[in-house]
Amino acid sequence: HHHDRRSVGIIGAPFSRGQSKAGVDQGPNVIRAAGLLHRLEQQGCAVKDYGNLTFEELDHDEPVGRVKRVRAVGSANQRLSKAVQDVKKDGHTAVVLGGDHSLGIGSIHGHAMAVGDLSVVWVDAHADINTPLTTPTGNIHGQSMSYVLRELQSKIPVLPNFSWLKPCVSAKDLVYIGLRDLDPAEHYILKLLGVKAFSMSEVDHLGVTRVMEETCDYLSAKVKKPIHLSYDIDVIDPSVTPATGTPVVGGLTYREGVYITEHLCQTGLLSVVDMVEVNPLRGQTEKDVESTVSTAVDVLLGCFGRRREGNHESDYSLPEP
Ligand code: 6HN
Ligand code: MN
Ligand code: MN
Ligand code: MN
Repeated sequence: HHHDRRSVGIIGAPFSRGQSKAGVDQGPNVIRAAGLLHRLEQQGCAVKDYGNLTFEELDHDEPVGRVKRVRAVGSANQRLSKAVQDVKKDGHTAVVLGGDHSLGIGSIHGHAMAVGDLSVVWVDAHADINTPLTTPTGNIHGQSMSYVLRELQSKIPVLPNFSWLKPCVSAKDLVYIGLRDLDPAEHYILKLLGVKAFSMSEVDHLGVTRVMEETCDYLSAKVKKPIHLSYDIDVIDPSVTPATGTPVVGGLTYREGVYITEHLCQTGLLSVVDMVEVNPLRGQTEKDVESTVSTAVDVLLGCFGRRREGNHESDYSLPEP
């Protein structure tokens, strides 16, 4: 099967300045500690760990308008963009372990620099498409998509440490899945640009199988572009993944969350995957953290050929007595 022996390049991005809660920078290490690399290898992947990026601490990073930590977020994403480009040049499917969702900016940018036009599947309770002028919180993790969308370029002011960024995604190449907590400006933008979005209402109405069929039909209607999957763990219900900074009731089940990546894997087009917003300091108990992290690992394994029916390597043979 053409999906056997995938090569995966892992980038740790322990970055938290796109929001204000401590702990999300521990995401890469807790996801690795849950055995991600070993389990990817067990299911036949060749894995290269590029380690964790380091980010500079900035002393002077005053808000620009409403937007907080602009300079830190700008320079961190410039580094991430470069790292993603390097991993793509080495021929791997890249996995970015966050960190908060502001990392989507650099990850998508680096991906686009390496491969050209791409499709983005943004799996999240939130649309993360506030502009710097509509953000109610100032947190850039709620603005990432607006920075990279071509159609919103005229709505984005000049920001310090963002001069490297070129908008690189068209609205028609973006699909949202799992939305249930949008700010009014975000809802307006989605309607204005005609962005394809499967909110939790559509997941309820159509079921996750039809949502995924329609997602893939929509994205490969003309040409098949590499897929950028940006997976915010808060898309899954907080009863399953409570250890995250902005939990919202009424999310995906574990099974729906995993089904999404199993389905996307079968397209053969997954090219970069972000796993973001896992925050071990936000769980009430050890079990909360364990459930969140192991779900994140299972979602990632689904991207690389894990099937719940079971797996075996193509050269498997039964031992002779
Ligand atoms: N996330 N819409 C809110 C904001 O601050 O703009 C919440 C954003 C959440 C971001 O979960 O990645
Ligand atoms: Mn998000
Ligand atoms: Mn979210
Ligand atoms: Mn296939």
